[in-house]
Amino acid sequence: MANGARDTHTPFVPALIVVDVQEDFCPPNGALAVPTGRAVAAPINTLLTLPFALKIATKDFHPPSHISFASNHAAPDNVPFASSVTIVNPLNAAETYSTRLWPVHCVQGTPGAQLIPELDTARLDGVVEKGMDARVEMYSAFADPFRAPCVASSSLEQRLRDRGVTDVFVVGLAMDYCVRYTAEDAVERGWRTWVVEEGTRAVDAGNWDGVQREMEGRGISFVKMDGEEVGRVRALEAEGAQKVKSD
Ligand code: VGL
Ligand code: ZN
Repeated sequence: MANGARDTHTPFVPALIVVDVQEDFCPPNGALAVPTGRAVAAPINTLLTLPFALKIATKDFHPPSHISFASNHAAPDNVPFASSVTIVNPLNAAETYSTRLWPVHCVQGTPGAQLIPELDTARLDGVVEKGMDARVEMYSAFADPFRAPCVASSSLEQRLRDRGVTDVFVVGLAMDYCVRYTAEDAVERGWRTWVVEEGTRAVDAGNWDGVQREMEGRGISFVKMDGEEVGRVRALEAEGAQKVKSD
């Protein structure tokens, strides 16, 4: 295609998924504060002004008995951040995996579960809650990681399909957990999937490069606010206006 010309035949219906931008993931008081996590609000608010076809925020939304809370396990293997636990599929004892234990966070009905006030929530089309089943961890906003069978899933997949979305842009907290697994589930379900770098932060910043490479290996691309992919969303505004004019 000629320089600068856009492919007008491939449909481009982008959605924005704002993952877990909640008090408990943000300094200064979050139980599981991601370093500089609150700083994602500014770029995300800029993205929220763009003509995405669908803008959904997700919330980690746990019952007090959630399996990911270190305090719900016996000592000595119950140290938040340091210990891990084997999670067994409650519907199939043969399916297991090991995951990290966390401080108590994002408990339903607590201030820590609220979206941060800096986020321009008036521009959202909806909020999807996840992690309500105490028996399973659910980093991805689509579903828990079990496949034989899956135990808990959200309405997110159906909402994206109903809107005819082709491209999923993922931002929020945290890059190495819920952003990562949400993006991996999006690409696995067939969407072109983009992570906007300025809009996310990692629990372990030192793992960023390794995690990014693994995600890229699965077909996810990392893009920038001033990059051409976000630019393509911005350009929809002009296109939409022009279309109205020529109709
Ligand atoms: C998350 C750890 C535990 C996240 C949620 O939103 O990345 N991380 N629960
Ligand atoms: Zn959680």
